[in-house]
Amino acid sequence: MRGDLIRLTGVRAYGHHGVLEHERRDGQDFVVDVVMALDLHPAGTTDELRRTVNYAEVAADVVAVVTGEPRDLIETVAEEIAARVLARPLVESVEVVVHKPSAPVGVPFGDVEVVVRRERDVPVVIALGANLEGADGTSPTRTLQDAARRLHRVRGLRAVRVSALHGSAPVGGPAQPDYVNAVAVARTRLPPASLLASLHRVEDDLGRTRDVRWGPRTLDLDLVQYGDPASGTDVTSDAADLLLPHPRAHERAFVLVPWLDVDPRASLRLGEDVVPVRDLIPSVVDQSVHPLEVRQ
Ligand code: PH2
Ligand code: MG
Ligand code: MG
Repeated sequence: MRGDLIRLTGVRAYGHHGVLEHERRDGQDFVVDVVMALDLHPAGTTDELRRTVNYAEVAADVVAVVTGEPRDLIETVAEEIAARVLARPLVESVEVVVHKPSAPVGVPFGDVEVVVRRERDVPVVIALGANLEGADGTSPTRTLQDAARRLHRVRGLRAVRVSALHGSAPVGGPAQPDYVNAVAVARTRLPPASLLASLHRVEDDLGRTRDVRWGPRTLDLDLVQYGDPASGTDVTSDAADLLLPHPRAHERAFVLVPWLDVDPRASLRLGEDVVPVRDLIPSVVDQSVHPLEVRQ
């Protein structure tokens, strides 16, 4: 995120919000400003509308709320508009101002407005893996510890919690050394593609070399799940560069075991179903995964 903004101001609509009876009956003008923070670089460099937020749609959201269900408070109106705007993909945070210039204040006044600022806050699950020494001889364990520390500093990621490190036998790919794996859970205001880009930056910073698929690597950070499947608000994606949820997580002990360690109540989407991670463990017990005795 570069501090980019879309500002939509002075959207005017007639509504019936207010505590007084005549406000409910007669209605009045409401004026709304919406400021959205999102990364505009993808749209600005491709000229594609789908990579940004269509402000006309946001304006329509505003009008729908103002002309909709009458509320006592403009706070409620502002909150509802903020929720609608954040429900759109890509928006990281929003400021909504609701003005009520004809409010029954009882004395001459210029304007009255409420300002609410809300941030997207989505749970995410990230799998970490490493099984090669770095170019400078850094051990996979050390690389994973470094990666965990970096996750705490990724902008737009908060409340990061990392599981114990686990050793695991390689699954798939060519013959290769054992892995060190861990799982991090966190909350983010970043949309999935931005978060993934941040994870790739951490991989690159720690000397990740990309070669054979499922082959050995100095560091692998995979986005396993974005959003909460238990409430149906998780994001699913079959874009080749962003598969969500991770298509193999449910059958990989090196993801499930550390995940359960850091979140005993975790659940994972499997097609239409949402399954507790705990219930998936029995089907992967033949895979070798064990906690490592290292301090993080
Ligand atoms: N990652 C892979 C392929 N196989 N096996 C284990 N045990 N741990 C991994 O992290 C891993 C793997 C591709 O990302
Ligand atoms: Mg992987
Ligand atoms: Mg990967």
